[in-house]
Amino acid sequence: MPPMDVYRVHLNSNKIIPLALGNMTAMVRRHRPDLLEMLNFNTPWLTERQILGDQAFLQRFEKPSIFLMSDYVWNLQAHTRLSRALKAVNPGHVIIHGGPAISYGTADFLQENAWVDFSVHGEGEVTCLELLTQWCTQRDYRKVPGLSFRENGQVVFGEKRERIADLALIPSPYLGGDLDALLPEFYCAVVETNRGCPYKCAYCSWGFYLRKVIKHDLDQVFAELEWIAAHHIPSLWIADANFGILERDIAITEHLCRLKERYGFPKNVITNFANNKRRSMEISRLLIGARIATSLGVAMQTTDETTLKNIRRKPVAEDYYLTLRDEYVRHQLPVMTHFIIGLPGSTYASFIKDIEFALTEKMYPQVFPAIVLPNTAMAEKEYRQRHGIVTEKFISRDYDEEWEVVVAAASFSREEYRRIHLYCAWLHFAVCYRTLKYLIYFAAVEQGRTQTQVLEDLLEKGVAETGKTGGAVRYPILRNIVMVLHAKAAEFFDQKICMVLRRNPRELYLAMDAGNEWAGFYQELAAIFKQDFGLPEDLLTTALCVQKSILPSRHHGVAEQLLDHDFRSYYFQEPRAGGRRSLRHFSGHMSFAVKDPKNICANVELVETGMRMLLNNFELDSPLWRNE
Ligand code: B12
Ligand code: SF4
Repeated sequence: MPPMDVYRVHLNSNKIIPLALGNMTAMVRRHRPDLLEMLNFNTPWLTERQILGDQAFLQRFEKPSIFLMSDYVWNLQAHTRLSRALKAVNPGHVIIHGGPAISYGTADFLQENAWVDFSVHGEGEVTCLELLTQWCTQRDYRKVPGLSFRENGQVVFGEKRERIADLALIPSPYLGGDLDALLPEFYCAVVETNRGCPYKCAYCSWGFYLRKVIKHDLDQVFAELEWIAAHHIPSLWIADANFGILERDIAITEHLCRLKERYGFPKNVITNFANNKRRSMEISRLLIGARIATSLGVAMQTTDETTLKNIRRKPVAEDYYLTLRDEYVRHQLPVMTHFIIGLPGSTYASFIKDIEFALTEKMYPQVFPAIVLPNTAMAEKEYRQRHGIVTEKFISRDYDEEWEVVVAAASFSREEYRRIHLYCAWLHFAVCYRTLKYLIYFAAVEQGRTQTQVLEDLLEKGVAETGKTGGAVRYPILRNIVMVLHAKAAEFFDQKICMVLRRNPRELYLAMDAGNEWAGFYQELAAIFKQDFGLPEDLLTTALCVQKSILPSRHHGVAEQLLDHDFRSYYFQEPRAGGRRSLRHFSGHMSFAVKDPKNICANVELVETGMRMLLNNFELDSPLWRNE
């Protein structure tokens, strides 16, 4: 009998290596090469979402085959639709679903999806190997822990699978050539150096299931990294929950830096740092020195004590993030603070406090809506009841998936959540897209207010304008901005469409740039700052000049200007007891040269929607920002 084709499925719009499926393949090659006489893995990977609607393509799978579906929040619905369609093409197909989107503790997925033959719960490498072995041999699936299967029309939820104690069992799919077919297109490799997380955040599945941190073999990690560098893969995602939790992570980083020097790759490394100041600092310094750190993401989630307690998360120590932040800011690399909105315990006021904290510390807020994921404490009935969590099903626009989004809790109403959303969109437009970044800093310092108050004031002015018509409208551009952001927020709430929050301001920015609206926009701002905020004209002239010139736009060129104040020292000044000093204290000419080394002005619409790319690129090179 010819071997049965095995297809690996990970539909994803991001071209990021689907490591889990690579591992499953490598396990068979290493531990049961005999199965390769019955199983053919030399098949194309299924990674393009478009195949879902392509009936002609699906009809090609007429021969009974095995499908390994790797399910995450970004593809669960798509995978479920796909496996159903495939089973309809040939009921002889064997459909296997696994991944973090499948519940670890119940067989619900199999109960709900009659066409699925097997679901794998939790860590998959050994379970999948044993399942394929059974399929090729005795077909006694009761012998396979961590598996749900069908028997005499009934769903059987198998025994619990223990964690893999020795990860050396898992060979590298990179080194074994199992991922070669993806290489030309996939720009980001994923490497695990250890697996597990000792913490137990309520919204995350790791703390619920993978507590113990287990190491991968160091020599294998080194060899994998070398393979990735030698194959010129530009980006690397270190998948560890807390990189830097182990002393050896420094050696791993040193190795990466040597590889960068030798091969010029990877150009960019992304990871979650452990809450260990010394090691995270050392790793950061090494990566920055080798020019492979492009940004820092601090997983703050919130600074609110009640919320942190509710989500069972330890606060990130001030000393830790400030030290790290300083290192990145010194090298003019963006620092992002991740926040989750909609967590139990949070309010509009606590959200504003979080944002103020990020802005004061010169970190960019990156905001995510709270989604209830399977295998988390937040998904449990008792937890939801205790915190009055209300969720609704939303369509995720970016992934065409259905997500359970938290829309209210005991601490905040739907209305409050809606207000947070609008503010969030405005914040992204003003700060992440840099349209008001320096102006709000300026207004806050000069008026002794917080930056969030300035932002709130401006937003309120825009909201007030939306109620006016005809000649009563004083700020038509601001009015339009607020109307667009309002409409987007309404899309979220009324049509239940969940989207990456930074995307809406992007469309707005591009539309404004296409219409060359910047001069008019800053004229309106100048009027508000002068007339309503009472800011002195000479200082405002400097702040406006800085603000306007750093903005990427196809309508203005780069130039060198002479400012009447040293805006750089003003912007980077340390706060004193009485607050930051006025720009007036920084009189004296300053040459302010703006450059566009990446030619962003001519290509604004091409700027990536990804947060890191956005933050790195969406401000022109100047004494305030490096963009080379
Ligand atoms: C890299 C990564 C990404 C990449 C994409 C990865 C890719 N290949 O396409 C990017 C950056 C795009 C990403 C984005 C997001 N991510 Co992410 N990401 C990860 C990360 C760090 C690594 C994933 C990985 O490859 N791990 C290594 C593999 C080997 O392990 P694994 O994925 O756990 O798979 C094991 C099992 O699940 C199972 N398995 C998996 N597939 C299959 C298939 C079969 C057939 C079988 C049998 C078994 C099986 O076996 C594997 C080995 O034991 C994980 C955290 C982590 N360390 O795992 C989060 C994680 C996957 N992400 C998560 C989330 C929530 C997100 C976001 C929604 C975050 C957000 N708030 O926006 C976004 C997605 C959408 C968005 N809004 O942008 C969650 C997913 C939870 C879930 N239920 O799906 C995770 C688990 C983080 C967490 N701790 O909660 N992410
Ligand atoms: S959110 Fe991060 S720190 Fe918290 S349990 Fe998950 S992986 Fe661990």
